[in-house]
Amino acid sequence: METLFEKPHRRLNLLTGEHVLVSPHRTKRPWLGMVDAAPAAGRPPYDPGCYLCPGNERAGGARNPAYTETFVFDNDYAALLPGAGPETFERGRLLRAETERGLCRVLCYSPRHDLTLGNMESAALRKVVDAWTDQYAELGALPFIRHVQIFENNGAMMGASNPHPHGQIWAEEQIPNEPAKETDRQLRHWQSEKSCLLCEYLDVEDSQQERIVCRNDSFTVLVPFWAVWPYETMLLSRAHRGALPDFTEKERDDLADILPRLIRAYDRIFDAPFPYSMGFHQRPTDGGQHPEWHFHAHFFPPLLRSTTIRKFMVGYELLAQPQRDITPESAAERLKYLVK
Ligand code: H2U
Ligand code: ZN
Repeated sequence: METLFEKPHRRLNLLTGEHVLVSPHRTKRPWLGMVDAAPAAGRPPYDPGCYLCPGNERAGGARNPAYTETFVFDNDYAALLPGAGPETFERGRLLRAETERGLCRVLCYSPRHDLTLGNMESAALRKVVDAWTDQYAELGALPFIRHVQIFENNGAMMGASNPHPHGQIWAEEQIPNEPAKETDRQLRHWQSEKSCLLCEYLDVEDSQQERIVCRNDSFTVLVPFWAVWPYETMLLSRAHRGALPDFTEKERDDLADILPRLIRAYDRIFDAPFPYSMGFHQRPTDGGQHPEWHFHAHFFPPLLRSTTIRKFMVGYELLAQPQRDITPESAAERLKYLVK
């Protein structure tokens, strides 16, 4: 197998059914491309110009309360709206569109402008886990909401508009593309094998050890066999759970324990805040039981070789399929070493 992994090869993504092209020999090529500015270090605990800090005014004119833990508000520029009446558009059999109702919220993790998920105290982080759980439960219980996407863009490179620690929640009427593919693949496995796809995958990774980054009693972080982004990781619950409200108190504590360990390992790769987009994938809230669903998070960081050399999804990737240079195994090796 070693020789296959040293040559160009393609790997199957179990969760989507799509392929990724792995070209391990390409890391030696010279780089004359774009150089991003290194992130600025040192932020004050309160920034009077920040629209997420306690007591400050937001762009829409609303004022944040003097919050002391987490704070959730409806996004002032929501991409989805709850009230739009159902309308459909059809021209022949080819052109189709329909109203998509939903809600978008912003979750501030902390009143402190200078913190991140990587350096918040565990008690405060546990409050964030509780807020994610409450939001999933509350929004998912709305009769027209079939999917709740909790996510975070971290760092300007990933499109975060503000360094204040925060994430977003978009809840909507239809299951979006990626969770729909994952639902389909997990359901098919559940029906044909009478077992959970990701429970089985975890067993394989546990026995091989090669791609495991870190773990605690309740969660495992690994570089998935089919990772696309250079240091992409997946966090999986060790028990078969479908969504945040299924977790025990101990599991919530363990989630608050493992998240900062992973993020700090990322920050050590280049000794600087490591940009990423992350989010949880959970059971749809469409009224079905979804026993096939296994809770997990994806971390997609764009950086490849230094704070200035990043991965772009261009050319072949836009037109054909994703491609990566370093192997998932070598990325896991490096991350494992950096987890403290
Ligand atoms: P990002 O950093 O991931 O862009 O998230 C910040 C969100 O905050 C963004 O979706 C919203 C933006 O619409 N926002 C407000 O709701 N109110 C504001 O005053 C500014 C930004
Ligand atoms: Zn702030």
